[in-house]
Amino acid sequence: MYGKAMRDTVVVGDVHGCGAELRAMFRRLARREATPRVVLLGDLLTKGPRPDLVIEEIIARRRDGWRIDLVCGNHEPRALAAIRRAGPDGDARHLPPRLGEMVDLLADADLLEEAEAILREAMRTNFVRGRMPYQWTAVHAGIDPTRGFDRTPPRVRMTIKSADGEPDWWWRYDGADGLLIVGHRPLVNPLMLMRGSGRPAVVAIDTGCVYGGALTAYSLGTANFIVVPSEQPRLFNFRRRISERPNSSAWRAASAARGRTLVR
Ligand SMILES: [Mn+2]
Repeated sequence: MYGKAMRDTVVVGDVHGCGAELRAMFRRLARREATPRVVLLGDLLTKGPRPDLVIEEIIARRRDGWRIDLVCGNHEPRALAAIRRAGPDGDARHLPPRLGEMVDLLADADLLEEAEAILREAMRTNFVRGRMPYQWTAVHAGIDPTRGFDRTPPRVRMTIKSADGEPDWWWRYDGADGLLIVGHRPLVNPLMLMRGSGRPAVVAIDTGCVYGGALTAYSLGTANFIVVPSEQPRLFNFRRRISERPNSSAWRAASAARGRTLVR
């Protein structure tokens, strides 16, 4: 599907401060291709133990010539607000505990300025779109399928998530806006919804790394998932299962468990 001369684009799901897993993912990608293009789907720094390493990895790989695009997640504004509130000295005393920890970790690594710059950059980008091998859009959470991509407000694209027990938005998406690659909703396995033609319409790759699941990426060139197991303790309530597909649907659901995992 893509030749040696063509640069692959790889979209990486919610990192949430899992710097070690992001480093492992980048090493995996580097073995496939010297300078891949990467899109990070957002929620980069909050919750996890190594936000400093996330920043370091992005900076280091860009220095190596990688193109890394950042999409804004719903956690980017609160992470940026916390860093600004802490000020140049990284005073985290008046922050909620988890955001305070994030600021402390970044301050200890002397990366507050760099983190602020990266968050500001991410916040300028609601989605990233490409046309190879067919139209795809990387966006943090998804769309309102009754309105379509263009009429879904940018904030909704960053935050849409079904309530527990409710079907996810993607079951009602007809594919009119091309392939949508999303994170935000933790799943046990990455999800790929195909059309009858065999072309993917939705790829969902938040596999709950910070909850002990995995960090998952999707290669547009090969239509495969790349999965790095989490190093975090697995939460007992992690197993939020993939919602059932409607009976009337013409869609076929395929998960990583069914032969689409490139490497585990
Ligand atoms: Mn999110």
